Amino acid sequence: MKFSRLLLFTIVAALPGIASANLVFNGSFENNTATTTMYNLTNAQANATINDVRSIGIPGSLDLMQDSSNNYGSPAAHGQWKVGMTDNDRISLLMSETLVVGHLYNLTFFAQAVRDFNAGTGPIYIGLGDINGLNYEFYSTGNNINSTGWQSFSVEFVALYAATRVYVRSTGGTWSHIDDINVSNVVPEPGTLAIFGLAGAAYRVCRSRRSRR
Ligand SMILES: [Ca+2]
Ligand SMILES: [Ca+2]
Repeated sequence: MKFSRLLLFTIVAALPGIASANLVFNGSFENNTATTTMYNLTNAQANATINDVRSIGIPGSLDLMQDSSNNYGSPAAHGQWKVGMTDNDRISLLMSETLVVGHLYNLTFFAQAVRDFNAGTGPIYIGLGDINGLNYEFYSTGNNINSTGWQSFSVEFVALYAATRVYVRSTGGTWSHIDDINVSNVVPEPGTLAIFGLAGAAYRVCRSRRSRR
């Protein structure tokens, strides 16, 4: 492979990593001060324990579960911690940048319904907002979350609000586990566009060298 073509290949291969950085600081709940599984955290306890996550459910009963202690269901989908949500638990997760109105983003997360107690087959709602509260919800899992293991959910959405936080809300009387909440840009950043330009230039160099022969 010629050097210029190899350069082009390397640049293009590197692009998805640049475009898919997770904007959610602690979407996997690994960044916390707990030493073992903690059930039915009040909002104040959850906020003091899980970094960059704010619990605002009424009444708050968030569960923070570690694989090595009694955690029910499947182990964490990512890392060794996950959260359990019941009834009207609601959390908001801080993002590293404010979403740009009109831009396209991708949301992914994992959920499982747990058969012990009442299986939380859904729905779980996802929304956008800021520190003051939820602005709007844009996604629902429906009532079909797996009770046999983790199920991955993925949706693209246009930000209708300059959100700093992504919200997760569970509903009535059931118990679901959540992990690995990821929000990423779909529209290339200016830096990525510059790399596209560089790739295009490399391609043109390839072509002009070939045509001169
Ligand atoms: Ca995790
Ligand atoms: Ca609970």
